[in-house]
Amino acid sequence: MADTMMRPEALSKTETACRSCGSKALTPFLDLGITPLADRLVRQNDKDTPELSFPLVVAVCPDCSLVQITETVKPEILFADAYPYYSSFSPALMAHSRDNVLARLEEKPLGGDSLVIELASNDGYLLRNYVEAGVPVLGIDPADGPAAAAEKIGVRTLNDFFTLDLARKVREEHGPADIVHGNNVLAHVADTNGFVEGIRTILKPDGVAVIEMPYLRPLIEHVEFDTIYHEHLCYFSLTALDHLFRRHGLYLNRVEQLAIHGGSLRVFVQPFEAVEDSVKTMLADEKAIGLDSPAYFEGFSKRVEKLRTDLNLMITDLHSKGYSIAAYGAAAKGATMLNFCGLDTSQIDFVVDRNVNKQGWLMPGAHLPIREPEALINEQPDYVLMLAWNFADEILAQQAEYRAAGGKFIIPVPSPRIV
Ligand code: JHZ
Repeated sequence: MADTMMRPEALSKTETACRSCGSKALTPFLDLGITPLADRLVRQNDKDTPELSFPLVVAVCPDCSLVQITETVKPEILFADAYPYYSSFSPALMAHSRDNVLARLEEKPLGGDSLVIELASNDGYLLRNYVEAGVPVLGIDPADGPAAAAEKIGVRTLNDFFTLDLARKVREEHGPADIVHGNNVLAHVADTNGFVEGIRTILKPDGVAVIEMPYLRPLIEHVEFDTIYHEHLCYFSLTALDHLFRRHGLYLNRVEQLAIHGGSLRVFVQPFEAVEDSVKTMLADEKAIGLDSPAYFEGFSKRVEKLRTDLNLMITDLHSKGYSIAAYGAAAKGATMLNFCGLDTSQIDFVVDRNVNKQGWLMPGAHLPIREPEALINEQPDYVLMLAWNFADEILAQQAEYRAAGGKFIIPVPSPRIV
């Protein structure tokens, strides 16, 4: 393993108060150790340089139910510099986003005078669909590469972090929005309340914010602990979201459950209260299973430990029998999985990923070299650890040739199994 024991104080801060309600009674329930940043890939030439690494401790707030990590790494380090995540590399995500836009266009008449804003618009993967329909858009994203890619395909993009200050400027310069999208971004923001107030600032009185985020319930129930890393500061239940948005005069009026990213929520947020049954029912369900209280999280750490032990036994056993092992998906969650389980190049030869911006680099901490997916056919490893298990169906179908030649996949969550 690489030397990862570096944590310059100026680059991160340990929180003692809840990111949403400010309570000082945070209750930690999982410690994933000191880990490198999950999306900070390593250059071959830098493999002997210690990586920036920070504590990864998860806590729940007993007052507003928000689950959160206690360390805040500076966003400039996490996102702006060579951020490798490009949404458009997943056909499933592209289809999901297109369906989202088509559904919104059916619900709300939008035209050349309308405005749709997306927070964390990445490479324009979602807004391009509005552009196609002739609806003016504004993307906001701090990552240089993806923002430039968005501009290239005609998605007007502000290359910046979305903050309350920026929200005020955007409102002045572009006017309020009919629809605000924010997918997988709320959990990434350190100033949770400022971000939500920013949404309120740029939304028309009859506008709607359509926000997606991974859902806490499947994370816990399916032991998706690898979706925990420094980029994800919060892990939302509907209960915690309800407290957060109401504080800013915004209401969760509708909710949908989605399969994407291991189980997500899509909430429809408006500046007036018209709460539908979908929300009332889910809030009641969360109360019934106790998701709003710290006791619910007590056994989680043990289940994560068991997954680590089981996966290690499986990989060690296969390796000791002489089988070759590779991995699929240089995902951020893959970094958490590999580093927490102590898996590295001593057992796993390489990882493949379709994102050409990741190929040629090394995974953080574990240092698996990232190669093109064709390497599975060319080298035919005996087993492939599915790090991007959230896209398992898509990837298994795509890898029919490798599987037909005898190749097998190891799916690590909720408990390791071979397919
Ligand atoms: P994927 C990302 O997490 C990043 P990650 C981010 N932090 C976030 O919030 C969550 O998503 C929600 C590759 N791939 O998307 C692409 C193939 O190679 O699960 C990705 O590198 N072939 C913003 O990084 C990786 O796998 C394929 O066919 O954990 C998947 O990463 C497919 C489908 C994907 O997210």
